[in-house]
Amino acid sequence: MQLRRTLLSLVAVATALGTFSVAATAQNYKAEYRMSLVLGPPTPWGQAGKVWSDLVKERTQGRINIKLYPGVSLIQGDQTREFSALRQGVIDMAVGSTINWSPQVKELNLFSLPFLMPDYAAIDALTQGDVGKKIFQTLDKSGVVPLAWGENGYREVTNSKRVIKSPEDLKGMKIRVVGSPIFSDMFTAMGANPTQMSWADAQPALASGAVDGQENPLFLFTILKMHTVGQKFVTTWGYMADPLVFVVNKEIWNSWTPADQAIVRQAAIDSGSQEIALARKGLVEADKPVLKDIAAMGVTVTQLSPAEREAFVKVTRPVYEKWKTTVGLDLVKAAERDIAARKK
Ligand code: X2X
Repeated sequence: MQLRRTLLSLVAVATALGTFSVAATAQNYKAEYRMSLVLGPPTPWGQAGKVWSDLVKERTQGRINIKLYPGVSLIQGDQTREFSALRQGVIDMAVGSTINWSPQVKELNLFSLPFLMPDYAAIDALTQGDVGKKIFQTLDKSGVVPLAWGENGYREVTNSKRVIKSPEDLKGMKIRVVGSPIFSDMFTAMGANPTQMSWADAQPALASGAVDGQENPLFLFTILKMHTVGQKFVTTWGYMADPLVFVVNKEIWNSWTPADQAIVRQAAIDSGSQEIALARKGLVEADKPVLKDIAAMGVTVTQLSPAEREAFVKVTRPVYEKWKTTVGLDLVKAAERDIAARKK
């Protein structure tokens, strides 16, 4: 009898301890996590965030709930502050562009080196290879947990003034660029008059004619109907593409159980590969339906010949050389090597 009672109370203590440890884990979890994005759904970028958060919620049975904050609204639209805010915990997690984080993480300027990546296979050679791994190590050292790659895309130039076929056509043109210094250098080298501003400020600036043009992936042109804000000319020059990175703040990451960390990581990888396919849709097919859609809006779409493109490569080469040292010579060399060896 005595023994039975002792055993029973031992079971009771064990149960209580078990309950206690489960409760302690649950208490570490926030009711809701804040995910920052520049572009929301229906863009591919916004979909990346939505699919990631939906998969996490489903696979953790609601233990991890995420709310999306598109328009970088947690930092009042100031997209070049997103990385600092992530590190400080103002933002819990994000799908962010390499451009916006490059002021804090110099290595991310790699993807902005003009004409480094001639095609999608070149982007993949970097993000899916050793260079991508090295960049993830750097991000990790910089205070966030990187999980997967996505893609904003090739940034093509649009304007309200004239067809752009050569650097001379850009002369004096007011072009909105992101607040990352390499973009000012590139557009200055091409003879344009670059103006740095956030995406939030760019849209009214285009509408009022305060700027003549901008550069962004073409899905944004069709989603926002940019021809209605006077953007009548599009040139596809493929000068650079910005990958997206899925990350989580370090303290938040450490507060999750290893099983939940694995779920969040796999969900980011799954969402990233879906999103990359979405970002390329309409641009990788031989007849490039996105270009046809834009032409059907009454917009002049100009695809540069290799010789025309070469003129832009030439005038931006000094910018490439200047920024190589900032990015890191070894990293640039590794990237150039992996691109040259890519499978097309
Ligand atoms: O600001 C832009 O142009 C955008 C939306 O593409 C980025 O956030 C890099």
